Amino acid sequence: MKYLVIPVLFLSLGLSSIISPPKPFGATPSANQLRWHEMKYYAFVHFNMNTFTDFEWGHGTESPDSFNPTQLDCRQWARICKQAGMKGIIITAKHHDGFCLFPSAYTKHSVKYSKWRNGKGDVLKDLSAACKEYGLKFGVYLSPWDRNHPDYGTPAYNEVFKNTLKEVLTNYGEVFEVWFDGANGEGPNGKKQVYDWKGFVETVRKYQPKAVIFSDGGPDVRWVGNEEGYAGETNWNTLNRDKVYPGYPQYWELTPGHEDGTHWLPAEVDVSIRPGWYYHASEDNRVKSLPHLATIYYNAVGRGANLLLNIPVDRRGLVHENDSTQLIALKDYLKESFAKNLALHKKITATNLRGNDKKYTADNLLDGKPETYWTTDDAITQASLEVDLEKPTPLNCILLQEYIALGQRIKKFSVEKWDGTRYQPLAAGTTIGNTRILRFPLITTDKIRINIESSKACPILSNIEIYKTLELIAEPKINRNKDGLVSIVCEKTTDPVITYTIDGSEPTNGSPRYTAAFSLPLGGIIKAKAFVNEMQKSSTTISESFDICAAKWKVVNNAEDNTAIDGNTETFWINKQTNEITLDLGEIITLNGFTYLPRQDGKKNGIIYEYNFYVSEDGKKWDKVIEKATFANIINNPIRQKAVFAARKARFVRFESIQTATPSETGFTIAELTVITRD
Ligand code: FUL
Repeated sequence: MKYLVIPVLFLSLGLSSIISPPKPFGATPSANQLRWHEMKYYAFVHFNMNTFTDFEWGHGTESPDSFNPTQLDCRQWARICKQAGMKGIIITAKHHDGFCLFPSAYTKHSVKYSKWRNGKGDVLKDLSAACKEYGLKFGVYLSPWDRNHPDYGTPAYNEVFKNTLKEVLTNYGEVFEVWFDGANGEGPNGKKQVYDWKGFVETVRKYQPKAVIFSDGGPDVRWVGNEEGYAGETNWNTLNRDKVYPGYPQYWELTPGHEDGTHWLPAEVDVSIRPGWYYHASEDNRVKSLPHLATIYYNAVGRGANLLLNIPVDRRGLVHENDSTQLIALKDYLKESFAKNLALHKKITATNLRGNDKKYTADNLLDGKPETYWTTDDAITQASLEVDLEKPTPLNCILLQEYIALGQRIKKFSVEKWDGTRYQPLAAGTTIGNTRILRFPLITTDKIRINIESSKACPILSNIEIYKTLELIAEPKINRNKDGLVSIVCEKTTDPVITYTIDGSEPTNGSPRYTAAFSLPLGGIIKAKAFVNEMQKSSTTISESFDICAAKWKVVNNAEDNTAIDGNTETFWINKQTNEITLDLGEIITLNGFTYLPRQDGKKNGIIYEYNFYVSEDGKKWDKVIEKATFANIINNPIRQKAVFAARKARFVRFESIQTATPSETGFTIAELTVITRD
């Protein structure tokens, strides 16, 4: 029989050498982008002048001495980020107010001119060293918009910016990402800078050739189009790059990307762990809960994007305890949930195998190795894969990965479970990309089928993983209506017991149980927690503070429409006829300010950017208590805004819009308007 062996061996060797791998499809990632894709989750740190002035956008007129952290410890930041499973840190080296965290030679607005460490401090130096020590990558945010620099608005500023870039790119070791913000709040009368983007990009390429550059339009990594923490359910890694630039007005296109886009330009999801980007003591109780953070992770990393989670370092110069607790909670949840891949080394079959060549076998999907992949013949754009788990297995999550080095291909897929007799639908999705995670209610099955229903070229998958992730206990939601009636609900958890407090203390399993709505017309702090499993497990504590309720209030210029004061954050007031809303509070009270919640439906039309605020005792004689103020970053991050003024007695208030976020729009929108009566 020996003589037979030689031709068979010869034939099989010959065959495998004929079956070449699929050709790249469409735009494909560069080596820098592929390295970036592997990072998946890393930190943004907003820490700069605004930390000390309580602003989100500083004015550029702040005194350098205001920057004064008392216990700055970048090693603490790096230690926490490392423990949290993050792969790097991007720091706001210079934000819109122009203050530099390093002693730049090109500005007088920096740490060098502050009393902090006698002008010898350099946050970038401390942080880059700490990142190195903890094995984290180091990245820089350098705002092109500069409200301080005297040259801003002239061609000379472009040279200043390039020189400043060179400083951050040459003095602190390797930089993995350079973040160019498209935000600019100059308004119609502001300074206009014609940016030398080409020169900025060239500067980065010259001094940090391995860094990726982020902006609305890359050139390497794109903004995801929102600051709420989600990528598109359909998320193409490609974009018509030459059409998009920083500050691109059709930002909504950035969420799904452009199918068939000319360039590989993947999305990065930037979101803060608190409502604001900078530290505000008033947000200490508003750190995002574990279910919220996990949802963000699934909607970012689980939709093929990278997650850049912001930590607002506090005035001490430390990551606040409340933030680090949640970062570690997320880490523990992910670690436990993804500890055991139920599909690893199980049996798998495919309806098609490229050239019947073992090199492309479906076993590559369950081998835990990202570099091996399964693919089909070129003509195939639909295929099914069957994973045999060998025994009934409880599961609620599937993770899929495309082999993106050869381009993004899959357009539509579904997942089915075997019920003993036939396959039943379980989940479905559109794009896959770098990583796609689908979650569904817990089921038990011994077989899973994945159907590639549509692919732009032969599908190439590198990985399939199956998990039983931990249960997340949703936190309750607290709401108070116009009449001051408080209701607490917990929608996503089955039959929880909710306990609450109204004295600011932490709710425990012994605190009063919430059973029916209760009245709190004068306001206060409500804290609530959901308990399950016979009070053994609990959610994150949720905390809301309310001022006086709107029971006695009327909208003077449209008595019919209460949507701005109804306590329902989902409805909003819209007025195209006038640019103001006037409220009658029903009695004279002492006011210290007001809050404005912009519309929460994701649209930006009519969101107020610049405004005046007036008060009156009789509705006839008005005093302007706030003039031409702006709500910083409300356009990108439409959270509740708070504005204060020196205490005034008033029965009437008037909120007047000067400029909306979309200046061409007439009219303005308000989800909720409330007054502040206490400090
Ligand atoms: C925005 C900025 O205006 C915010 O202040 C923040 O830095 C965020 C990351 O980008 O566009």
